[in-house]
Amino acid sequence: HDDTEQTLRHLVAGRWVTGTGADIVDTNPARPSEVVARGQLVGTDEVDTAVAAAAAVSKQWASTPFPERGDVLRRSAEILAARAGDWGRELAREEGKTLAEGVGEVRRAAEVFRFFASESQRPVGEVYASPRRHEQIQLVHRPVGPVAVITPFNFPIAIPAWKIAPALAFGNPVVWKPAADVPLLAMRLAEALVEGGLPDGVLSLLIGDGTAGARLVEHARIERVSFTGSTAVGRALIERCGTLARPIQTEMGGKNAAAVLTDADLDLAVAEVAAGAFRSTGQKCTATSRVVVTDAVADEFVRRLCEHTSALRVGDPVDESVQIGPLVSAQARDRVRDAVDTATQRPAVQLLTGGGAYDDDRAAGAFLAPAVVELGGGDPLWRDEVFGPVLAVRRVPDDHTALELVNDTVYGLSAAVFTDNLRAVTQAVESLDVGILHINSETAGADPHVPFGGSKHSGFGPKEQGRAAREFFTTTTTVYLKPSRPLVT
Ligand code: UN1
Repeated sequence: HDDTEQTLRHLVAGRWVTGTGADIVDTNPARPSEVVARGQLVGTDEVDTAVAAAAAVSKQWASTPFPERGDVLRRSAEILAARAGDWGRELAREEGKTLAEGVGEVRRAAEVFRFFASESQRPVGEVYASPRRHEQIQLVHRPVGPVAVITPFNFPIAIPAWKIAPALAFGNPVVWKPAADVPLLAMRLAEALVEGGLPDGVLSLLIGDGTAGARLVEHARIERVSFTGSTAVGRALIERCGTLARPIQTEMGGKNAAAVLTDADLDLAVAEVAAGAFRSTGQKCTATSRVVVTDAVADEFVRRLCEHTSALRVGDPVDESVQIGPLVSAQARDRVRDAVDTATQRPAVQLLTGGGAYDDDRAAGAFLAPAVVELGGGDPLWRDEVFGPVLAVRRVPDDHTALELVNDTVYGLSAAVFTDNLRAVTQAVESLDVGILHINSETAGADPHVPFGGSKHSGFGPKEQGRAAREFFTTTTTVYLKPSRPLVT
Protein backbone atom coordinates (compact mmCIF):
# COMPACT_ATOMS: atom_id res chain seq x y z
CA HIS A 1 0.00 0.00 0.00
CA ASP A 2 1.06 3.49 -0.81
CA ASP A 3 0.71 5.42 2.43
CA THR A 4 2.85 8.33 1.27
CA GLU A 5 1.61 11.80 1.95
CA GLN A 6 -0.71 13.10 -0.79
CA THR A 7 -0.99 16.63 -2.09
CA LEU A 8 -4.43 18.17 -2.08
CA ARG A 9 -5.79 19.76 -5.23
CA HIS A 10 -9.11 21.26 -6.16
CA LEU A 11 -10.81 20.64 -9.48
CA VAL A 12 -11.81 24.01 -10.85
CA ALA A 13 -13.14 24.50 -14.36
CA GLY A 14 -11.48 21.28 -15.53
CA ARG A 15 -8.05 21.93 -13.99
CA TRP A 16 -6.47 20.55 -10.85
CA VAL A 17 -5.28 23.56 -8.89
CA THR A 18 -3.67 24.41 -5.55
CA GLY A 19 -5.94 26.47 -3.32
CA THR A 20 -5.30 30.05 -2.35
CA GLY A 21 -6.85 29.66 1.12
CA ALA A 22 -5.46 28.55 4.48
CA ASP A 23 -3.10 25.56 4.86
CA ILE A 24 -4.65 22.26 5.87
CA VAL A 25 -3.12 19.07 7.14
CA ASP A 26 -5.26 15.96 6.79
CA THR A 27 -4.18 13.52 9.51
CA ASN A 28 -5.04 9.95 10.39
CA PRO A 29 -7.33 10.05 13.45
CA ALA A 30 -5.96 6.69 14.61
CA ARG A 31 -2.40 8.09 14.60
CA PRO A 32 -2.58 11.89 14.48
CA SER A 33 1.15 12.26 13.82
CA GLU A 34 0.63 10.54 10.46
CA VAL A 35 -0.21 12.97 7.66
CA VAL A 36 -2.53 11.57 4.98
CA ALA A 37 -2.54 14.66 2.79
CA ARG A 38 -1.59 18.28 2.89
CA GLY A 39 -2.56 21.36 0.92
CA GLN A 40 -4.46 24.61 0.92
CA LEU A 41 -8.17 25.30 1.14
CA VAL A 42 -9.89 27.16 -1.67
CA GLY A 43 -10.07 30.92 -1.66
CA THR A 44 -12.98 32.96 -2.93
CA ASP A 45 -11.55 33.21 -6.48
CA GLU A 46 -11.73 29.47 -7.00
CA VAL A 47 -15.35 29.41 -5.82
CA ASP A 48 -16.25 32.13 -8.32
CA THR A 49 -14.33 30.48 -11.16
CA ALA A 50 -15.97 27.12 -10.49
CA VAL A 51 -19.48 28.59 -10.54
CA ALA A 52 -18.73 30.56 -13.71
CA ALA A 53 -17.44 27.38 -15.38
CA ALA A 54 -20.53 25.44 -14.33
CA ALA A 55 -22.76 28.17 -15.72
CA ALA A 56 -20.77 28.23 -18.97
CA VAL A 57 -21.16 24.48 -19.62
CA SER A 58 -24.69 24.23 -18.29
CA LYS A 59 -26.55 24.30 -21.64
CA GLN A 60 -24.11 21.95 -23.28
CA TRP A 61 -24.35 19.35 -20.52
CA ALA A 62 -28.12 19.65 -20.40
CA SER A 63 -28.34 18.97 -24.13
CA THR A 64 -25.87 16.08 -24.08
CA PRO A 65 -27.97 13.00 -24.91
CA PHE A 66 -28.74 11.01 -21.77
CA PRO A 67 -26.94 7.83 -22.90
CA GLU A 68 -23.72 9.85 -23.12
CA ARG A 69 -24.23 11.27 -19.64
CA GLY A 70 -25.03 7.76 -18.45
CA ASP A 71 -21.83 6.39 -20.01
CA VAL A 72 -19.73 8.85 -18.01
CA LEU A 73 -21.40 7.67 -14.82
CA ARG A 74 -21.03 4.01 -15.79
CA ARG A 75 -17.31 4.37 -16.54
CA SER A 76 -16.82 6.26 -13.30
CA ALA A 77 -18.64 3.47 -11.45
CA GLU A 78 -16.21 0.92 -12.90
CA ILE A 79 -13.24 3.04 -11.81
CA LEU A 80 -14.66 3.33 -8.29
CA ALA A 81 -15.31 -0.41 -8.13
CA ALA A 82 -11.84 -1.25 -9.45
CA ARG A 83 -10.13 0.98 -6.88
CA ALA A 84 -12.43 0.20 -3.95
CA GLY A 85 -9.59 -1.61 -2.15
CA ASP A 86 -7.09 1.24 -2.29
CA TRP A 87 -9.52 4.09 -1.92
CA GLY A 88 -11.39 2.29 0.85
CA ARG A 89 -8.13 2.02 2.74
CA GLU A 90 -7.46 5.72 2.22
CA LEU A 91 -10.96 6.39 3.49
CA ALA A 92 -10.26 4.39 6.65
CA ARG A 93 -6.99 6.26 7.21
CA GLU A 94 -8.54 9.64 6.58
CA GLU A 95 -11.92 9.32 8.30
CA GLY A 96 -11.40 6.51 10.80
CA LYS A 97 -14.11 4.01 9.84
CA THR A 98 -12.96 0.41 9.46
CA LEU A 99 -11.34 -0.94 6.33
CA ALA A 100 -14.41 -3.09 5.59
CA GLU A 101 -16.67 -0.07 5.92
CA GLY A 102 -14.32 2.07 3.83
CA VAL A 103 -14.11 -0.45 1.00
CA GLY A 104 -17.85 -1.04 1.28
CA GLU A 105 -18.50 2.65 1.00
CA VAL A 106 -16.47 3.04 -2.19
CA ARG A 107 -18.34 0.05 -3.68
CA ARG A 108 -21.58 1.65 -2.60
CA ALA A 109 -20.65 4.84 -4.42
CA ALA A 110 -20.05 2.71 -7.53
CA GLU A 111 -23.51 1.20 -7.13
CA VAL A 112 -25.08 4.63 -6.81
CA PHE A 113 -23.38 5.73 -10.03
CA ARG A 114 -24.57 2.59 -11.83
CA PHE A 115 -28.12 3.16 -10.65
CA PHE A 116 -28.25 6.78 -11.81
CA ALA A 117 -26.51 5.94 -15.10
CA SER A 118 -29.68 4.10 -16.06
CA GLU A 119 -32.14 6.30 -14.24
CA SER A 120 -32.45 8.76 -17.11
CA GLN A 121 -33.74 5.91 -19.32
CA ARG A 122 -36.80 5.39 -17.19
CA PRO A 123 -40.18 6.87 -18.01
CA VAL A 124 -40.33 10.56 -17.25
CA GLY A 125 -43.11 13.03 -16.96
CA GLU A 126 -46.82 12.54 -17.28
CA VAL A 127 -49.39 12.97 -19.98
CA TYR A 128 -52.86 14.30 -19.15
CA ALA A 129 -56.05 14.46 -21.10
CA SER A 130 -57.15 17.95 -22.06
CA PRO A 131 -60.68 19.31 -21.87
CA ARG A 132 -60.06 20.75 -25.38
CA ARG A 133 -60.16 18.72 -28.58
CA HIS A 134 -56.86 17.58 -30.10
CA GLU A 135 -54.95 18.98 -27.17
CA GLN A 136 -52.71 17.04 -24.85
CA ILE A 137 -51.12 18.24 -21.63
CA GLN A 138 -47.64 16.99 -20.84
CA LEU A 139 -45.47 17.36 -17.81
CA VAL A 140 -41.87 17.62 -18.99
CA HIS A 141 -38.80 17.43 -16.74
CA ARG A 142 -35.85 19.68 -17.55
CA PRO A 143 -32.39 20.13 -16.01
CA VAL A 144 -32.19 22.99 -13.52
CA GLY A 145 -28.65 24.28 -14.15
CA PRO A 146 -25.67 24.54 -11.76
CA VAL A 147 -26.17 22.80 -8.46
CA ALA A 148 -24.23 23.33 -5.21
CA VAL A 149 -23.48 20.16 -3.26
CA ILE A 150 -22.25 20.39 0.33
CA THR A 151 -21.33 17.17 2.09
CA PRO A 152 -20.19 16.00 5.55
CA PHE A 153 -17.15 14.04 6.69
CA ASN A 154 -18.90 10.85 7.77
CA PHE A 155 -19.56 9.30 4.35
CA PRO A 156 -16.79 10.94 2.34
CA ILE A 157 -17.72 9.24 -0.91
CA ALA A 158 -21.21 7.70 -0.61
CA ILE A 159 -23.15 10.83 0.31
CA PRO A 160 -21.41 12.92 -2.39
CA ALA A 161 -22.14 10.12 -4.88
CA TRP A 162 -25.84 10.11 -4.15
CA LYS A 163 -26.08 13.84 -4.71
CA ILE A 164 -23.61 14.21 -7.60
CA ALA A 165 -24.73 11.16 -9.60
CA PRO A 166 -28.39 12.23 -9.97
CA ALA A 167 -27.45 15.87 -10.48
CA LEU A 168 -25.21 14.89 -13.40
CA ALA A 169 -27.52 12.19 -14.74
CA PHE A 170 -30.39 14.67 -15.02
CA GLY A 171 -28.21 17.17 -16.87
CA ASN A 172 -26.91 19.59 -14.25
CA PRO A 173 -23.33 20.75 -13.61
CA VAL A 174 -22.17 20.45 -10.00
CA VAL A 175 -20.01 22.61 -7.78
CA TRP A 176 -19.13 20.49 -4.78
CA LYS A 177 -17.76 21.50 -1.40
CA PRO A 178 -16.99 18.48 0.79
CA ALA A 179 -16.08 18.66 4.48
CA ALA A 180 -12.45 19.68 4.80
CA ASP A 181 -11.78 16.66 7.12
CA VAL A 182 -11.99 14.24 4.18
CA PRO A 183 -10.39 15.99 1.20
CA LEU A 184 -8.51 12.99 -0.19
CA LEU A 185 -11.60 10.86 -0.79
CA ALA A 186 -13.29 13.86 -2.36
CA MET A 187 -10.40 14.07 -4.80
CA ARG A 188 -10.78 10.35 -5.55
CA LEU A 189 -14.44 10.76 -6.48
CA ALA A 190 -13.63 13.72 -8.71
CA GLU A 191 -10.76 11.73 -10.29
CA ALA A 192 -13.14 8.87 -11.08
CA LEU A 193 -15.47 11.28 -12.88
CA VAL A 194 -12.68 13.02 -14.79
CA GLU A 195 -11.28 9.65 -15.88
CA GLY A 196 -14.79 8.53 -16.71
CA GLY A 197 -14.89 11.31 -19.30
CA LEU A 198 -16.80 14.11 -17.61
CA PRO A 199 -16.30 17.29 -19.66
CA ASP A 200 -14.38 20.19 -18.10
CA GLY A 201 -16.36 22.42 -15.79
CA VAL A 202 -19.27 20.01 -15.32
CA LEU A 203 -17.92 19.12 -11.88
CA SER A 204 -15.80 21.37 -9.73
CA LEU A 205 -14.41 20.25 -6.38
CA LEU A 206 -13.71 22.94 -3.82
CA ILE A 207 -12.13 21.78 -0.57
CA GLY A 208 -13.08 24.52 1.80
CA ASP A 209 -14.61 25.55 5.07
CA GLY A 210 -17.94 27.16 5.89
CA THR A 211 -16.89 30.45 4.30
CA ALA A 212 -16.44 28.76 0.93
CA GLY A 213 -19.77 26.97 1.36
CA ALA A 214 -21.56 30.21 2.19
CA ARG A 215 -20.08 31.98 -0.83
CA LEU A 216 -21.02 29.09 -3.07
CA VAL A 217 -24.64 29.05 -1.93
CA GLU A 218 -24.97 32.80 -2.50
CA HIS A 219 -23.99 32.74 -6.17
CA ALA A 220 -26.73 33.95 -8.48
CA ARG A 221 -26.03 31.15 -10.97
CA ILE A 222 -26.59 28.36 -8.44
CA GLU A 223 -30.08 26.94 -8.98
CA ARG A 224 -30.26 24.26 -6.28
CA VAL A 225 -28.45 23.46 -3.03
CA SER A 226 -28.15 19.93 -1.71
CA PHE A 227 -26.77 19.70 1.81
CA THR A 228 -26.08 16.94 4.32
CA GLY A 229 -24.72 17.89 7.73
CA SER A 230 -25.73 19.29 11.06
CA THR A 231 -29.19 20.66 11.79
CA ALA A 232 -27.68 24.00 12.84
CA VAL A 233 -25.85 24.54 9.54
CA GLY A 234 -28.75 23.08 7.56
CA ARG A 235 -31.20 25.50 9.11
CA ALA A 236 -28.93 28.48 8.45
CA LEU A 237 -28.72 27.40 4.80
CA ILE A 238 -32.49 26.90 4.59
CA GLU A 239 -32.98 30.43 5.88
CA ARG A 240 -30.49 31.86 3.40
CA CYS A 241 -31.94 29.90 0.49
CA GLY A 242 -35.43 30.99 1.55
CA THR A 243 -34.38 34.60 1.19
CA LEU A 244 -32.82 33.84 -2.19
CA ALA A 245 -35.87 31.75 -3.23
CA ARG A 246 -33.43 28.97 -4.06
CA PRO A 247 -34.67 25.39 -3.64
CA ILE A 248 -32.67 23.46 -1.06
CA GLN A 249 -32.64 19.86 0.07
CA THR A 250 -31.16 19.13 3.50
CA GLU A 251 -30.40 15.95 5.35
CA MET A 252 -29.61 16.87 8.92
CA GLY A 253 -29.38 15.36 12.38
CA GLY A 254 -31.00 12.35 13.95
CA LYS A 255 -31.72 10.87 17.35
CA ASN A 256 -32.80 7.53 16.05
CA ALA A 257 -34.37 5.01 18.36
CA ALA A 258 -34.64 1.25 18.33
CA ALA A 259 -37.64 -0.24 20.13
CA VAL A 260 -37.01 -3.71 21.50
CA LEU A 261 -40.46 -5.15 22.15
CA THR A 262 -41.47 -8.01 24.40
CA ASP A 263 -41.43 -10.71 21.71
CA ALA A 264 -38.16 -9.49 20.13
CA ASP A 265 -35.48 -11.94 19.04
CA LEU A 266 -32.88 -10.70 21.51
CA ASP A 267 -29.83 -12.11 19.71
CA LEU A 268 -30.87 -10.24 16.60
CA ALA A 269 -31.81 -7.07 18.51
CA VAL A 270 -28.48 -6.94 20.36
CA ALA A 271 -26.44 -7.43 17.20
CA GLU A 272 -28.44 -4.92 15.15
CA VAL A 273 -28.69 -2.29 17.85
CA ALA A 274 -24.94 -2.45 18.48
CA ALA A 275 -24.23 -2.29 14.74
CA GLY A 276 -26.55 0.69 14.38
CA ALA A 277 -25.05 2.46 17.35
CA PHE A 278 -21.34 1.80 16.94
CA ARG A 279 -20.41 1.14 13.30
CA SER A 280 -18.60 4.13 11.85
CA THR A 281 -18.00 4.93 15.53
CA GLY A 282 -21.57 6.17 15.81
CA GLN A 283 -20.95 8.96 13.31
CA LYS A 284 -23.96 8.50 11.06
CA CYS A 285 -27.06 10.60 11.00
CA THR A 286 -28.85 7.26 10.85
CA ALA A 287 -27.01 5.83 13.88
CA THR A 288 -29.03 4.33 16.72
CA SER A 289 -28.58 6.57 19.73
CA ARG A 290 -31.61 5.59 21.82
CA VAL A 291 -33.06 2.21 22.74
CA VAL A 292 -36.38 1.65 24.40
CA VAL A 293 -36.89 -1.80 25.79
CA THR A 294 -39.85 -3.28 27.60
CA ASP A 295 -39.45 -4.32 31.24
CA ALA A 296 -40.22 -7.93 30.35
CA VAL A 297 -36.95 -8.33 28.43
CA ALA A 298 -34.92 -5.34 29.66
CA ASP A 299 -32.60 -7.13 32.11
CA GLU A 300 -31.65 -9.78 29.61
CA PHE A 301 -31.32 -7.37 26.69
CA VAL A 302 -29.23 -4.82 28.59
CA ARG A 303 -26.93 -7.52 29.97
CA ARG A 304 -26.29 -8.98 26.51
CA LEU A 305 -25.95 -5.56 24.90
CA CYS A 306 -23.28 -4.49 27.40
CA GLU A 307 -21.43 -7.77 27.02
CA HIS A 308 -21.47 -7.40 23.26
CA THR A 309 -20.43 -3.74 23.40
CA SER A 310 -17.53 -4.18 25.79
CA ALA A 311 -16.21 -7.03 23.63
CA LEU A 312 -16.04 -4.89 20.46
CA ARG A 313 -12.47 -4.56 19.24
CA VAL A 314 -11.56 -0.87 19.06
CA GLY A 315 -8.37 0.07 17.26
CA ASP A 316 -6.57 1.05 14.08
CA PRO A 317 -9.25 0.80 11.39
CA VAL A 318 -6.89 -0.60 8.74
CA ASP A 319 -6.28 -3.64 10.96
CA GLU A 320 -8.79 -6.17 9.61
CA SER A 321 -9.66 -7.58 13.01
CA VAL A 322 -10.77 -4.18 14.31
CA GLN A 323 -14.52 -3.53 14.54
CA ILE A 324 -14.58 0.10 15.71
CA GLY A 325 -12.16 2.81 14.63
CA PRO A 326 -11.50 6.24 16.12
CA LEU A 327 -13.76 9.24 15.84
CA VAL A 328 -12.92 11.63 13.05
CA SER A 329 -10.70 13.84 15.21
CA ALA A 330 -9.39 14.34 18.73
CA GLN A 331 -11.80 17.29 19.12
CA ALA A 332 -14.72 15.03 18.23
CA ARG A 333 -13.53 12.44 20.76
CA ASP A 334 -13.21 15.09 23.50
CA ARG A 335 -16.62 16.54 22.72
CA VAL A 336 -18.29 13.12 22.92
CA ARG A 337 -16.36 12.09 26.04
CA ASP A 338 -17.37 15.35 27.73
CA ALA A 339 -21.02 14.75 26.83
CA VAL A 340 -20.83 11.32 28.49
CA ASP A 341 -18.89 12.60 31.54
CA THR A 342 -21.31 15.43 32.12
CA ALA A 343 -24.33 13.17 31.67
CA THR A 344 -23.10 10.53 34.07
CA GLN A 345 -22.74 13.13 36.81
CA ARG A 346 -26.51 13.52 36.76
CA PRO A 347 -28.21 11.12 39.16
CA ALA A 348 -30.71 9.87 36.59
CA VAL A 349 -27.96 8.67 34.25
CA GLN A 350 -26.04 5.48 34.81
CA LEU A 351 -22.99 4.52 32.77
CA LEU A 352 -23.21 0.80 32.00
CA THR A 353 -20.11 0.37 29.87
CA GLY A 354 -17.46 2.33 27.95
CA GLY A 355 -17.34 6.08 27.52
CA GLY A 356 -13.67 6.56 28.34
CA ALA A 357 -10.57 7.21 26.26
CA TYR A 358 -7.73 4.67 26.37
CA ASP A 359 -4.40 4.95 28.14
CA ASP A 360 -2.62 2.27 26.09
CA ASP A 361 -1.18 2.61 22.56
CA ARG A 362 -4.51 4.09 21.48
CA ALA A 363 -4.13 7.12 23.76
CA ALA A 364 -2.91 9.44 21.01
CA GLY A 365 -5.66 8.47 18.60
CA ALA A 366 -9.25 9.73 18.64
CA PHE A 367 -10.51 6.51 20.25
CA LEU A 368 -13.36 6.25 22.70
CA ALA A 369 -14.76 3.07 24.23
CA PRO A 370 -18.31 2.57 22.89
CA ALA A 371 -20.69 3.62 25.63
CA VAL A 372 -24.05 2.36 26.86
CA VAL A 373 -25.87 4.46 29.43
CA GLU A 374 -29.23 3.95 31.06
CA LEU A 375 -31.46 6.88 31.85
CA GLY A 376 -34.95 8.12 32.59
CA GLY A 377 -36.65 10.74 30.46
CA GLY A 378 -35.74 14.28 29.62
CA ASP A 379 -31.98 14.03 29.82
CA PRO A 380 -29.83 15.83 27.22
CA LEU A 381 -28.37 12.44 26.23
CA TRP A 382 -31.89 11.35 25.38
CA ARG A 383 -32.62 14.56 23.52
CA ASP A 384 -29.48 15.86 21.78
CA GLU A 385 -27.59 14.33 18.90
CA VAL A 386 -24.13 13.30 20.13
CA PHE A 387 -22.68 11.99 16.84
CA GLY A 388 -20.46 9.41 18.45
CA PRO A 389 -20.52 5.91 19.95
CA VAL A 390 -23.00 6.58 22.73
CA LEU A 391 -26.24 4.68 23.20
CA ALA A 392 -28.92 5.67 25.71
CA VAL A 393 -31.22 2.91 27.02
CA ARG A 394 -34.61 3.48 28.59
CA ARG A 395 -36.97 0.92 30.10
CA VAL A 396 -40.72 1.10 29.50
CA PRO A 397 -43.65 -0.95 30.80
CA ASP A 398 -45.05 -2.16 27.47
CA ASP A 399 -44.80 -2.25 23.67
CA HIS A 400 -47.22 0.59 23.16
CA THR A 401 -45.20 2.97 25.36
CA ALA A 402 -41.98 1.87 23.69
CA LEU A 403 -43.29 2.98 20.32
CA GLU A 404 -44.60 6.23 21.72
CA LEU A 405 -41.15 7.08 23.05
CA VAL A 406 -39.56 6.52 19.63
CA ASN A 407 -41.34 9.73 18.60
CA ASP A 408 -40.13 11.58 21.70
CA THR A 409 -37.59 13.69 19.79
CA VAL A 410 -37.47 16.69 17.50
CA TYR A 411 -35.74 14.51 14.91
CA GLY A 412 -37.33 12.06 12.50
CA LEU A 413 -34.78 10.30 10.35
CA SER A 414 -34.93 6.58 11.08
CA ALA A 415 -36.20 4.07 13.60
CA ALA A 416 -35.94 0.34 14.19
CA VAL A 417 -38.50 -1.93 15.78
CA PHE A 418 -37.66 -5.46 16.88
CA THR A 419 -40.80 -7.59 16.87
CA ASP A 420 -42.87 -10.04 14.86
CA ASN A 421 -46.04 -8.74 16.43
CA LEU A 422 -48.31 -7.50 13.66
CA ARG A 423 -50.22 -5.15 15.92
CA ALA A 424 -47.01 -3.45 17.02
CA VAL A 425 -45.71 -3.24 13.46
CA THR A 426 -48.98 -1.67 12.37
CA GLN A 427 -48.75 0.87 15.18
CA ALA A 428 -45.15 1.60 14.18
CA VAL A 429 -45.91 2.11 10.50
CA GLU A 430 -48.91 4.31 11.24
CA SER A 431 -47.53 6.39 14.08
CA LEU A 432 -43.76 6.72 13.88
CA ASP A 433 -42.85 10.07 12.39
CA VAL A 434 -39.65 9.01 10.66
CA GLY A 435 -38.49 8.97 7.06
CA ILE A 436 -37.05 5.46 7.33
CA LEU A 437 -38.41 2.58 9.37
CA HIS A 438 -36.65 -0.73 9.85
CA ILE A 439 -38.53 -3.72 11.19
CA ASN A 440 -35.96 -6.16 12.64
CA SER A 441 -32.89 -4.42 11.24
CA GLU A 442 -30.66 -1.57 12.39
CA THR A 443 -31.54 2.10 11.92
CA ALA A 444 -28.66 2.80 9.51
CA GLY A 445 -28.30 1.85 5.86
CA ALA A 446 -29.85 3.06 2.63
CA ASP A 447 -30.32 1.43 -0.77
CA PRO A 448 -29.70 3.65 -3.79
CA HIS A 449 -32.96 2.86 -5.60
CA VAL A 450 -35.32 3.97 -2.83
CA PRO A 451 -35.95 7.42 -1.34
CA PHE A 452 -33.92 8.45 1.68
CA GLY A 453 -34.60 11.29 4.07
CA GLY A 454 -36.18 12.30 7.32
CA SER A 455 -39.01 14.29 8.78
CA LYS A 456 -39.18 16.93 11.54
CA HIS A 457 -35.75 18.48 12.24
CA SER A 458 -33.97 15.75 10.26
CA GLY A 459 -34.87 16.78 6.75
CA PHE A 460 -36.22 19.56 4.62
CA GLY A 461 -37.09 19.59 0.94
CA PRO A 462 -37.39 16.67 -1.47
CA LYS A 463 -35.81 13.41 -0.39
CA GLU A 464 -32.70 11.89 -1.90
CA GLN A 465 -31.97 8.81 -4.02
CA GLY A 466 -34.31 6.59 -5.96
CA ARG A 467 -37.09 8.31 -7.86
CA ALA A 468 -37.08 11.15 -5.32
CA ALA A 469 -33.81 12.47 -6.73
CA ARG A 470 -35.40 13.36 -10.05
CA GLU A 471 -37.84 15.62 -8.29
CA PHE A 472 -35.10 17.76 -6.85
CA PHE A 473 -32.62 17.80 -9.72
CA THR A 474 -35.13 18.64 -12.45
CA THR A 475 -37.76 21.28 -12.88
CA THR A 476 -41.04 20.66 -14.68
CA THR A 477 -42.85 22.47 -17.44
CA THR A 478 -46.52 21.81 -18.00
CA VAL A 479 -46.97 21.84 -21.76
CA TYR A 480 -50.35 22.45 -23.41
CA LEU A 481 -49.86 20.97 -26.83
CA LYS A 482 -52.21 21.22 -29.78
CA PRO A 483 -52.08 21.84 -33.53
CA SER A 484 -52.66 25.41 -34.70
CA ARG A 485 -55.76 24.53 -36.72
CA PRO A 486 -58.43 21.84 -36.41
CA LEU A 487 -57.52 18.56 -38.09
CA VAL A 488 -59.09 17.96 -41.49
CA THR A 489 -61.11 14.75 -41.35
C1 UN1 B 1 -26.39 5.03 5.97
O1 UN1 B 1 -27.05 4.91 7.01
O2 UN1 B 1 -25.80 4.08 5.47
O3 UN1 B 1 -25.06 11.37 7.14
C2 UN1 B 1 -26.33 6.32 5.27
C3 UN1 B 1 -25.62 10.30 7.26
C4 UN1 B 1 -26.74 9.93 6.29
C5 UN1 B 1 -26.41 8.76 5.46
C6 UN1 B 1 -26.58 7.48 6.16
N1 UN1 B 1 -27.03 11.08 5.45
O4 UN1 B 1 -25.25 9.52 8.10
